[in-house]
Amino acid sequence: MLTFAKRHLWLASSVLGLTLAAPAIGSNPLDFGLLIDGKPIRTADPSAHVWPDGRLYLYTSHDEECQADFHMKDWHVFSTNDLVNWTAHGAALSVDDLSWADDYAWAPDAAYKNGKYYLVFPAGTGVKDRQNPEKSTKWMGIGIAESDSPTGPFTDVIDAPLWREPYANDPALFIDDDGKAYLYFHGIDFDYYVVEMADDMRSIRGDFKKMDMGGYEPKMEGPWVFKRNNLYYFTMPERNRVLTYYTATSPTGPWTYQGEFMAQEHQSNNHHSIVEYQGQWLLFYHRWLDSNNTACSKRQRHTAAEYLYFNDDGTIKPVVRTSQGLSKSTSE
Ligand code: FUB
Repeated sequence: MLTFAKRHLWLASSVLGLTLAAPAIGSNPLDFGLLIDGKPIRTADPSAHVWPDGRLYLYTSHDEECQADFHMKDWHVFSTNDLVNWTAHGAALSVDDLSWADDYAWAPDAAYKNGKYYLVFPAGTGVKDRQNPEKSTKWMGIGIAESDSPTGPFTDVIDAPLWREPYANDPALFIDDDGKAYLYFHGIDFDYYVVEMADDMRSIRGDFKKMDMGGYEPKMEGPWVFKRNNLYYFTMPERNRVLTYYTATSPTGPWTYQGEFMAQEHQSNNHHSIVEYQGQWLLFYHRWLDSNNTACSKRQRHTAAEYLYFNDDGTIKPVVRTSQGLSKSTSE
């Protein structure tokens, strides 16, 4: 599927008799070239990583067409080496592969450690009864699966969630320079927690720590942590809408509030991730967009990307949503 901008580039090249090996400009939402039932795959919650093979990988959740109440069944993986042309590697893991969950394949993250790739993910069972919450049977936990390949297939080696109580969702893994792995998530009351992972990544080490957010009580979901110039950044869709960030000199805080870097769009969630690739910092996020050729009139989620820039003092410049997103990188 060629986007509008790409179509015009290709048309211009044909008229001029030029041959373009591949589109040089990107588009938002990202074009993964993967159709499901004739429609572009609906992806959300993109988690971006650069692995030792030099490619950038995106691990996403996958919305059913016209989904309701986020009943989701699998996680997908895509990769690129030029930020424009993507390879769809298919489903990395499905709830059908799990013995302890059959639904709610929500926001995943991934890590590389000990020569293995890890996919960490929320999943669950049951049903949320919005009219009569006391009748809800919904439960969600966090699992971790392993693979020798960044594209999977991933195996749920421990065959269980990492823990059952307390409630946890939207896991994010950060491996520090000393090799220690930290798992961030939002838990009870939508507060943010961290726990260290055991070295083999198959269990947790020590206690859960509710993070000290410097006097703020940010709520909701989708934590993300990265390190730049020895400063740790904790970013999140606060109130599940507005991207804000905090910094610290330790991966477990205490954190200092730094402000907002992406405004809200619609009354909808905005899960994101941030990564450095080929010398540029990139923001991946999802947008709720009107789609053609759908059975429903509601907006659906699609993964998008923007460049992210820092000021000299390390603060993040505000990011504006664009239709072109990223351009073909020249430093492959
Ligand atoms: O995709 C399901 C849920 O919606 C995610 O876990 C949240 O972060 C929100 O994006």
